[in-house]
Amino acid sequence: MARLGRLLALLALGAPHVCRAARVELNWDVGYLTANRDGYIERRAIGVNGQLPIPPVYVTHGDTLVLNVHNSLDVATAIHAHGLFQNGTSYYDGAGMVTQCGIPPGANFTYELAATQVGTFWIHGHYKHQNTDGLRTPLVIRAKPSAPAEYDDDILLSLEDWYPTESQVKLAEVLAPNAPFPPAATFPYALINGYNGNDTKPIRVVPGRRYRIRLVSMAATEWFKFRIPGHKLDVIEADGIRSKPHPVDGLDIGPGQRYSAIVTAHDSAEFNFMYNITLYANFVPLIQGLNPRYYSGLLEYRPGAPVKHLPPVADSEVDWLNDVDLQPADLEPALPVDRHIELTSREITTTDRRSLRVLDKYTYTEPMVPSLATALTTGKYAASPQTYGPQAEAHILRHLEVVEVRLNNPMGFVHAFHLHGHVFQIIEYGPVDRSTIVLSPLANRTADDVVLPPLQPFHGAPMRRDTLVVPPFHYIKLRFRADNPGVWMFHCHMDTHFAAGLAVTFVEAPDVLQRRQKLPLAIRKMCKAQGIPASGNAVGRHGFDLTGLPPPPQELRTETASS
Ligand SMILES: *[C@@H]1O[C@H](CO)[C@@H](O)[C@H](O)[C@H]1NC(C)=O
Ligand SMILES: *[C@@H]1O[C@H](CO)[C@@H](O)[C@H](O)[C@H]1NC(C)=O
Ligand SMILES: *[C@@H]1O[C@H](CO)[C@@H](O)[C@H](O)[C@H]1NC(C)=O
Ligand SMILES: *[C@@H]1O[C@H](CO)[C@@H](O)[C@H](O)[C@H]1NC(C)=O
Ligand SMILES: *[C@@H]1O[C@H](CO)[C@@H](O)[C@H](O)[C@H]1NC(C)=O
Ligand SMILES: [Cu+2]
Repeated sequence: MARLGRLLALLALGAPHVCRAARVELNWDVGYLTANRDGYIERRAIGVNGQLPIPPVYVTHGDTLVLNVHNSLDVATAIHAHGLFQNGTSYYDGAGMVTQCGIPPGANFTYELAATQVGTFWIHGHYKHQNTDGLRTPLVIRAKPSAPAEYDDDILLSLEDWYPTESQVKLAEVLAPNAPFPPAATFPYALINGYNGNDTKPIRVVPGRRYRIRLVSMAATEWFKFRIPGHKLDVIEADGIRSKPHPVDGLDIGPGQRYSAIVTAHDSAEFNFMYNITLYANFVPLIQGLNPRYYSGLLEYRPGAPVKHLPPVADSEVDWLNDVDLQPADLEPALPVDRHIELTSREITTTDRRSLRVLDKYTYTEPMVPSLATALTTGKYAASPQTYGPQAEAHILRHLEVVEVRLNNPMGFVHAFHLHGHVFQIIEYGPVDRSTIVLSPLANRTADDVVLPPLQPFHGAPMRRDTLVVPPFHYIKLRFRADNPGVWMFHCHMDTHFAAGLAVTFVEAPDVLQRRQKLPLAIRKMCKAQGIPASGNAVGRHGFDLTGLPPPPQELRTETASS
């Protein structure tokens, strides 16, 4: 009776049909526009329906987001929902030439995105680095309204780095033969919620209330730090996974990562406070006024109240979140490992003197057939990495096995690795073996001078997330269960590194995949329209015949790396 009473009360209040799963339909016309986003530079950018920023997308757990994309660009596009598992629908993952052919200019394609998770995600172009040019927006999946309310209000802050030049120009510079290092490309400005980071609307708070602040880094290359001096950030989510509340003073966020933190407003409205956001390039020289760039906004308790200025705190004194210290709210224990995969991130100089990257053996280069189409149509050959071509760096995973990936980063670069189709457990960060360290010829030091990081294992239960920062001279160990048949990229989310080839492909359970999934007709048609085969191996042939596949970029070996 009580339940019926509540239901009647809801009906009386005119509660909308929030309790039932809905199909939320969005039409996205992806096209060029001219915009001055940072207040400094007007340039061509990529927006949706003539708008930039693209409005954030909000759906409710259980909904299906039907994203009807029309491509008004003059090049192909593909749209990826970053962090969504696409369980059973790997062909909607939107990774260009991995799970689909790009949507050709003038064509439409509809993604059906099942909101089976809860948390903070984002949607972005996953072809030709169109995300860097603006094709990116947050995706928030809210808990069902029946879930207990844990906070009073929900505040979204999206973080972007914005470059003066279009991504293809910037990347062509970085990847050109004999490109200077560090690259000449100009340091970006920060956009917060799509505009100059210093023009953000005040965050209005009411004394004593609890606010969930969602931070979404949609950055192409650079890093962000977030603090609200005078307030604790109680972290409750990383990349769509709920964590046990974990109080810190600041968050340091890599490209593709998301956090939610609860901020409890002070009891008095006597003062307003500033929140501070720093955009910085990680592990490159600091340049006064350029790297880092500082932005701030108002945490407004009362319009016109004086701002409480707190003494500046040195970065090294700030209690920054270390994600290995988080624990998932469900305390899922570390999975027992069935299989080890070791990957090492390297920079290579090619025979034509380009500086490219390798994660396993080769520089990732897109195949001539989307790898998912290959996995679905090559029968027993789908279980052999050769079928996908060497440049796809395919690793075949067996259904339900637990994979532990050890990723070594023996160079002085930082990375932010993202796995599609999964979250992984963060098992540990540790020091690379000193004998494997490779330093840039410009570095004024030897491997012996490198201060190696300490071993940092998880404690309690390992946190899970989908994007992990790998600092210089560190290895990371992560684990996941291959319980999502599909073809999933694992790549650095920094566009300069991704474009330089820092990626591998996990082909997960091709046997099960072939029984359960079929490439949608719409994808086969898009391939056909562009003369791309939608079946067969990496070149659309049978078996291991890869005739016509261009070789991956060859490494210039002038001297063997000295010991
Ligand atoms: C193509 O997509 C656009 C924008 O999403 C939509 O307005 C249009 O109706 C779609 N056309 C077809 C034929 O589906
Ligand atoms: C943002 O505003 C702060 C405070 O006024 C200022 O120090 C900073 O330089 C501004 N940032 C940019 C990029 O203009
Ligand atoms: C936060 O930013 C404001 C405005 O730029 C600045 O005055 C203040 O020193 C910063 N606070 C800290 C703790 O860095
Ligand atoms: C390396 O050291 C030399 C001599 O001390 C100095 O001139 C040069 O600027 C240094 N280079 C770098 C990249 O720090
Ligand atoms: C996919 O769904 C199956 C059940 O249908 C489940 O066992 C598995 O854990 C799911 N995987 C992911 C990554 O969601
Ligand atoms: Cu990287």
